Amino acid sequence: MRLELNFLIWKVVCVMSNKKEFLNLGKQPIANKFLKKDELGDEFFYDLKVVFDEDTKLVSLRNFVKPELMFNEDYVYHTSLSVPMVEHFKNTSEMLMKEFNPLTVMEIGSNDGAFLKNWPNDYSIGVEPCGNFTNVTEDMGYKTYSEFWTTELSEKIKNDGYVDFDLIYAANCICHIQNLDECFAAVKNILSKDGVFVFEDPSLLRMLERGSYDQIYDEHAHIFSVTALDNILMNNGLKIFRVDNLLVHGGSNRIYVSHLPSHTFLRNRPVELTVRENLNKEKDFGIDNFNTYEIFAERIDKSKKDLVELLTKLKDDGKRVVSIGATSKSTTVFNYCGIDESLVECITDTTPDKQGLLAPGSHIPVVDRESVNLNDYDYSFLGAWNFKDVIANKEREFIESGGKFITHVPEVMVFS
Ligand code: JHZ
Repeated sequence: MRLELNFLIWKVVCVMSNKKEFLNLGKQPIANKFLKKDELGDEFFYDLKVVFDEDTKLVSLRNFVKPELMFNEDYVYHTSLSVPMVEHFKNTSEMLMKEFNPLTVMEIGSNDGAFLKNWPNDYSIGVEPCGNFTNVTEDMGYKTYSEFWTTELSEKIKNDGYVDFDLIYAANCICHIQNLDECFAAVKNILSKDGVFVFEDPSLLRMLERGSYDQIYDEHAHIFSVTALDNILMNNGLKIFRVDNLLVHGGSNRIYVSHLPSHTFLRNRPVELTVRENLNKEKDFGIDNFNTYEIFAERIDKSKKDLVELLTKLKDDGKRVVSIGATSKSTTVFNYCGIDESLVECITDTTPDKQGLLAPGSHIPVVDRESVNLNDYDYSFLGAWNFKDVIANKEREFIESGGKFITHVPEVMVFS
């Protein structure tokens, strides 16, 4: 009853707030719902529209998709299958251990344990609503709550006898949570007095600079600026004390948060220079100004026209195009631009759970990289443009044989 009332109040607040729409990416499917042939008739679509909140400066989807439709036991993104991300989480863990030496650790959105596995399992737990991953981390010895992150869950964890956590970590997860006030209240409820909450998500500034509109899809309920996070965290009794700019996922920010100091707290972590630097950088770019988003929308419209024109010309010239990486991002691109099998013949992906299926919405077949001779194709579209260097290095033979890459970031271009 209390939860329903909270949800109702939150909905009313959302409707009343000052949100202005700037981008419409059309009808989109669930970005990571790859399909079997017999599922084609039942596909779910929603309107992917993006709004800017004049009050908090937060960029969010106009229509949120029901979390259970995206995050369930069929979730296909396995962090551990990405060698660069496994390395990233190992390095991140070492850094956090050295810097904060936490006794107790909780990860929100623990996926298949790529971060958790670097921590002793007696004192570290996971929270993961996708049932397929909960079993994996439980088998690794980490207590894992198979639920969405809410204040109710934070209470349940406390009632199970866990003390407050010294480190709460989340990667590519907090931007998936639709009700941020609820999310941060839950964090505050279970963060120890001197504890740190560290989370990383794609950076809005980098998205705007690069024109990488494909960071926008159902799972990304918000694309975070430091500016918006600073406002929202502050409203929830939390403060940012450090920001790291990361290269992962096409440019992300790692945000370090502590309790807002009050007389009950022993330690007031000084706010470091990186916070002011990032706020200034964003202000200079115009991240708090609606006009910036209107300009971005015009750029995206041009990107669509350029990509469709290029692929259509290649088809007319009898050239063959494959795509590398069946990413959430490429779901947005292919559906926004209306690209199907007639323009891109297939998508290669290293994830076994995606292979043999059809890409969401576009229904382009996803195949194992090993089953394809790339030299049969003239062009490769980089669905995983964030791994451009890794892919270019792996596929040297394709380039040496005259193949070319296509990317749409920062603008539509062909390169080799
Ligand atoms: P990648 C995911 O988005 C989903 P996606 C998630 N919702 C999120 O928030 C973001 O990450 C941050 C394949 N690949 O990491 C593997 C190759 O085939 O860009 C992956 O399926 N060959 C959690 O899906 C995909 O590409 C290769 O050589 O946009 C990469 O997906 C390489 C390097 C990757 O995330």
